[in-house]
Amino acid sequence: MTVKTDPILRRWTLDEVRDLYQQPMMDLVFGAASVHREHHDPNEVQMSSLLSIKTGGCPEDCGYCPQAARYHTDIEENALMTVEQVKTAAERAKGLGSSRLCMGAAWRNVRDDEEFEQVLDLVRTVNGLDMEICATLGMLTPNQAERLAAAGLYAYNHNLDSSEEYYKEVISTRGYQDRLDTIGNARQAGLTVCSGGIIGMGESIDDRLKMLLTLASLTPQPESVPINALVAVEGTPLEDQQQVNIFEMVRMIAVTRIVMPNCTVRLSAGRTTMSPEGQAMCFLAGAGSIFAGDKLLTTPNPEAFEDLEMFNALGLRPTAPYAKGKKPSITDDPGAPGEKTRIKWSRPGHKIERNEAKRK
Ligand code: SAM
Ligand code: DTB
Ligand code: SF4
Repeated sequence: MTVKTDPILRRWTLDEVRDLYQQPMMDLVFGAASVHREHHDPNEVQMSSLLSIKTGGCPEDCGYCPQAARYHTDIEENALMTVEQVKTAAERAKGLGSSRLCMGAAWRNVRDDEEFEQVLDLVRTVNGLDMEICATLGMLTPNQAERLAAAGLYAYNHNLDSSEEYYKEVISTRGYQDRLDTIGNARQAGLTVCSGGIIGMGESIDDRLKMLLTLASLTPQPESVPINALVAVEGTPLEDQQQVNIFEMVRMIAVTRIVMPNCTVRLSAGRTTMSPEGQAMCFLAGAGSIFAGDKLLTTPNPEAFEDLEMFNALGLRPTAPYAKGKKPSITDDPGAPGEKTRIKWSRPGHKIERNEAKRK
């Protein structure tokens, strides 16, 4: 399904969001904090844990990703985890305060095979633990999305990553429309949508804002919007990118907050280089979630005790599961389709170009 980008619901123009972004920081953060308080409890931050259920060996060429088989990174590859392994990891994450578990697989797309049946079992298992269960498995067909929803999946993460124009500079093995189609399939199946992007890949501020406009124009808007600061991993084409400045992160979170007032903004990858004070500014500007636990998918994240200290110092409380939605029940599995859906391979052979010069 192709997601509608309804011009009537598109309340913000690029000029308007540029004006928002370029305001003096105090005005921008005050405006975003005001929107945040109208729609969310400003003292609650959801802790979500990531679990890489299948690591490395991915055929895609996402220029930021340590899990792409074609780059020479130092990650430990893993076959698909078993139900027991995932149950243990989920219970541990819950014990450390996480109310959501996001299972990631280094796949281009889901296939209608035994591994997908195993993922459905993983979803049923975590659903039974009363944690919000999210998955990020690559492209999905409508039938696969329906089967995940029937197994009790709560959210599907599929990021737009950047503007449509800059996306082509970073990824060649699939197109922007492929991403929008999967988001549409997840939405159509009744899953909540988690979609955001990465800053610090050499894109311009306009690219960042265009991505936000596309996300904000989806009807309905995503329930969850992760903003990642690039973790530049040695061996990837983006290994030399500089760490984004914390104030750029704060501005990005603030504008996300304002243009999508109901969503949970996730202060995602990149926190190991952010001070607690910098992160506090992100929470003030509207971030309502972090990834907790000492590992993201393959790269480091702050230790649990550091986050606990930060939460205590700021008087933040971890959000309970399903505070913003209803727990999905496990329903009848529609089963695999008789005929497999063929997924198109877009833009083969496209080359990544460094684009610092275009930066605004
Ligand atoms: N293979 C699936 C896909 O691409 O949709 C799911 C896993 S993928 C690792 C999930 C998301 O992690 C990507 O869309 C990207 O936004 C984010 N990500 C990957 N590597 C990153 C990095 N080095 N820094 C920041 N975010 C990253
Ligand atoms: C998202 O936007 N960020 C998370 C989650 N969704 C899946 C992933 C971040 C990955 C960072 C690089 C790594 O650890 O491999
Ligand atoms: Fe990494 Fe996902 Fe791209 Fe594969 S599809 S290279 S796992 S971001």
